Amino acid sequence: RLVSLIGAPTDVGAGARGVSMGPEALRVANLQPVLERLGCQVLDRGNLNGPPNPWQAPVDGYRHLSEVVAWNREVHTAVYHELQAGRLPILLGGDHCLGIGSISAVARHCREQGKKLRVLWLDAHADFNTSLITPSGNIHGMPVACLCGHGPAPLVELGGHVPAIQPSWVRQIGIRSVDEGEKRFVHEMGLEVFDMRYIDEMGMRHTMELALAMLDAHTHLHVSFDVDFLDPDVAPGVGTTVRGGPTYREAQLCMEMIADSGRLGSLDVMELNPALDVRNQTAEVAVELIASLFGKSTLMRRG
Ligand code: DIR
Ligand code: MN
Ligand code: MN
Ligand code: MN
Repeated sequence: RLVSLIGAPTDVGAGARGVSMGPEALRVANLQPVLERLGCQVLDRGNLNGPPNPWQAPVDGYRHLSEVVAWNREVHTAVYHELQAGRLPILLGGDHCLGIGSISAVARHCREQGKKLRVLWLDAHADFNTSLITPSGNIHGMPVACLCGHGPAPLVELGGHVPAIQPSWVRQIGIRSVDEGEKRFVHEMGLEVFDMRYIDEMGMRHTMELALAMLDAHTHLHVSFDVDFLDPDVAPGVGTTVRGGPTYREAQLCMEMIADSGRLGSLDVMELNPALDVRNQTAEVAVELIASLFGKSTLMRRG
């Protein structure tokens, strides 16, 4: 498998500084050699460039909108380029606002190739806020809404097709923190959310069977992995920890089942914050989980 690493070292969409160091922490945790040992041919494309974080208050419900747009344009172009070259892009964030650039590029690629797109959104948060309902103005809380057509024009129109994706293409997993207005909007738009209560009651296995149901040979599976998906006990290095997330083993099963689907076509690894981490432990856990996502398993498996 041909894989490209794309670093996007910015925290312009976040409410805490530090995820701009995420790409380097993942490299230090040996992401490239780990993927190579699993049989991938990996090109590290280095880091994208964009405006610095001006660290200003939100304006009209958005913090740093013009900087967020600039970074997402870079991400869109880079991810689209790798897909067109037949490579599997791994976006190393950076904050989750960059999912707009990444997934709009994947959606554009799928539209042109006549493929079906399915997005798995692994996160503690639904990231479905808009400027009218956001409690923070941080755009990393808005990417799913933007992709579904609800957001500022320059972000909503990034991929040239509005909306970039349909809510019905998305499965959210691990959710346990949704803001009041956001809750209503998620319900209104009919997003399919496997929240932590669902995972508690039904188990990760059943959850993933449903989340991965009805994929076929023409389906491109995009995984957008916000590291705060994981329980803070295993992943303290994120800006917005929320207790009660998947354990290490639950997360690993989630990744293993995605790998077994054979449909993984692109990946975002977002919101890793080395400034809040403990000796790079969270980056190491993320890399181990990415290994599972790329087919690492304990034994040879049949069928
Ligand atoms: C919160 C936090 N829902 C907000 N969001 C995220 O500010 O919109 N934290 N995504 O990682
Ligand atoms: Mn393709
Ligand atoms: Mn999150
Ligand atoms: Mn997120």
